[in-house]
Amino acid sequence: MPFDKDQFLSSVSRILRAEYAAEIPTATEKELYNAVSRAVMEQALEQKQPVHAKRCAYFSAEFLMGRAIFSNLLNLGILEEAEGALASVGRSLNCFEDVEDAALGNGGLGRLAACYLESAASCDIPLDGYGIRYRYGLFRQTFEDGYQHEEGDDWLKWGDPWSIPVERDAVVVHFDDLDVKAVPYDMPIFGYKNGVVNNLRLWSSEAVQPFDFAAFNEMKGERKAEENFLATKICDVLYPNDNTMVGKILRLRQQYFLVSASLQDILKKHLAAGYALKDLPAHRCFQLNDTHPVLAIPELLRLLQSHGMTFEEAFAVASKCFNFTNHTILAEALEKWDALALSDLLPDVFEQIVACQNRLEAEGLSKEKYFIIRDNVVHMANLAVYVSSKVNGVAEIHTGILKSETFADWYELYPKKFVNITNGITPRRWLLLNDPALAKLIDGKIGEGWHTELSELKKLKPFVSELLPDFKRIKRQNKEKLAAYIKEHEGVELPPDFIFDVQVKRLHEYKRQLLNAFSILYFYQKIKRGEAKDFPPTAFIFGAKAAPGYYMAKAVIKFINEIAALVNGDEEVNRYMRVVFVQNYNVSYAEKLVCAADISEQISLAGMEASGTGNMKFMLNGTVTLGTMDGANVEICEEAGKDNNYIFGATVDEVAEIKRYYCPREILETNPDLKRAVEMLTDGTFSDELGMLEKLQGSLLSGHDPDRYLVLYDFPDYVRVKEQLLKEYGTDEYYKKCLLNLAAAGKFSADRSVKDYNRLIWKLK
Ligand code: 26Q
Repeated sequence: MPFDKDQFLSSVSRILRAEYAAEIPTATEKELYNAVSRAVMEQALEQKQPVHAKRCAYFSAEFLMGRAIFSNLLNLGILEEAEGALASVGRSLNCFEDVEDAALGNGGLGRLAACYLESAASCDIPLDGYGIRYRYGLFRQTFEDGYQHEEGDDWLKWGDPWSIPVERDAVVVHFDDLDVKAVPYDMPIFGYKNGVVNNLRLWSSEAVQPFDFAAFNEMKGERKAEENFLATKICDVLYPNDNTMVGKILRLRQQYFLVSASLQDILKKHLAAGYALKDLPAHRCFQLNDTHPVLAIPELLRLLQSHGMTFEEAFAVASKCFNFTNHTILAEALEKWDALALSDLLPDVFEQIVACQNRLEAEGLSKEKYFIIRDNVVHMANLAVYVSSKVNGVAEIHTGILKSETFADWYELYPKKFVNITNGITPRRWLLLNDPALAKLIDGKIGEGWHTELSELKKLKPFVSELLPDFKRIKRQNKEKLAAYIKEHEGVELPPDFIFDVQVKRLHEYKRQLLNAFSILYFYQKIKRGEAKDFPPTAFIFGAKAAPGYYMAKAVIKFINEIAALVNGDEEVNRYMRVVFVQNYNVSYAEKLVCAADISEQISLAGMEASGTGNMKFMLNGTVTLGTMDGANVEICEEAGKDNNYIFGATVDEVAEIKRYYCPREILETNPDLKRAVEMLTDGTFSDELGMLEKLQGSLLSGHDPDRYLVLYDFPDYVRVKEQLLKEYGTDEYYKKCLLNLAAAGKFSADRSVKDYNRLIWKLK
């Protein structure tokens, strides 16, 4: 976008005056933020967009967008110009670092949706997002006495200058007990320096009729008032569960609200353009981001029949339009709904689900494994697989598991339906924006082509040795910045010459933050015994939110915070190690952590992490992986070389076999240091008024499936490889590995991913 400094500043001034009676020099940061954003919106939305023959709609309950302002300015090609213009009048973009993240997502799945929108726009692929405008996003996390506390996430605190409410496109969503108005808020998605603007449409729920005082006075209004209350409640808050299913009716309402509003909107536009409904597949396709929006299938069937199609005709259209991405192997995350509850709330939708079940049986699919409705439970994944054209996993190993286990019977039936599309991340936010110094260094060596063709990073390979000094200097500066930030926000001092070992992701037992924690206690004991004089000083950095109802995850947070207090408070030890669990880990925190890390911990039990995308972010920022052969780690090793990373642990094929005879207590007998570490959970070393740590220990040693995620089993190999990594740290050999990972990160661009989706599934343009 061309940038005219004077015009920009005069727009900002005009908006400040009109909206806030303010002037640039004295406007508050919030006022300036809104005025700058609106000024950019005005200009950016002037660009005319081409009309496409066919568009894809990405249906997702989550879009974890993070902060918009910096990435929008970057993509519009005016980041430096806008900063320059503001500097000339004594202001700076820096003060927008306090703007809230749009955290309308939990973790990987939501952030992936955000990366895909950005990449699709950057690749000129007509992809639009459809989601929910939660009033409160993922909770804000603080620690009190080491325990996680949750507060509401008021993400609109500074306003929402990047959205436009489109009242004329409002629709009514009908539930059996109430009608709700859905109002869309459109957020433009700017492609990287290409003039493309796609759209993210987030629906907000409102009462259909404003509060009726007359009726209320006649006592008829009480029910209406209740309905109005329920209507607004639908979009109140994002459910904070990641990889776990919660069977809450309000969540079901949210899901239906999202898909019904979106499909009504899309069909209305399709008809208004003069097309016939039977031709929908020529103009539209829908990507279902996991099972959360799968009610879109029966809803489309219902809508098409309400326009006069037969069920079979509607089914034929739906099966050409829908595609389904699975993001998880965990049984507890596969969505199931109670059939009675569903039919109570959405009888017409339920009828369509029953019709699908009947059709499936009429086709002769008599195996219960295929059933959409079985024992009064609706299996959303089966509905999705049955109707979709394509079903995809998100990394090679994951798609393999879908074919051989999760959906093995379906795969036998429809082998061609299944495809793999390995996840990716946008290199704009995850390198250009979060590490401009490193980006400049790369530009200087190989030009700027990698900004839009990430595989060009491989041109760095011959320069790896030459680049080492600059790379070290930049990494050091990033570590200093992060240390200052952590000192300010967490009150913990991290010397920048320590190794920064980082594990940031949602807290889940399968991700095994506990494995990392035990290794810290193992090193701690060695230091205490005086056996680790040559232990390289290391800062163990954690960031993770636990679902508020996930007891064991919260226990792990408490445990690590207790370890941090023990280690950081011990003068003998804190010369060798520090531990910090940062509060409220989110996209903006990730941007700071990823470019300052020396070690990327990706240590899930093999077969559990569908892909992971954090692993890719660290790799792209020149960080080696300490990880298992799980998810996309496998492909990271393929691309960058196993020898350039630090791989340990049981493989997927070994896990099943190990579990047959596994006895965690036996492991402890052969490993006294590990035994001590596990005992420390309950021996009084740590305060445990609530008995959380005791339960954590119980989950490892007793119950019907002790140590489900093989933490103790993998421990010896983990520590062996970790010690080797810590020993190699700082050598040229180590830094070369970092850069070779960076140079091999091309495959993990979300540009490649969305192009794969387009080539194999959407077939747009
Ligand atoms: C389901 C029902 C009710 C309430 C919540 C949920 C729910 C919410 C979020 C279930 C699952 C999720 C999120 C799953 C997720 O983030 N999966 C991750 O997806 C990433 C992108 O593909 C992968 O990289 C990760 O490996 C995978 O864990």
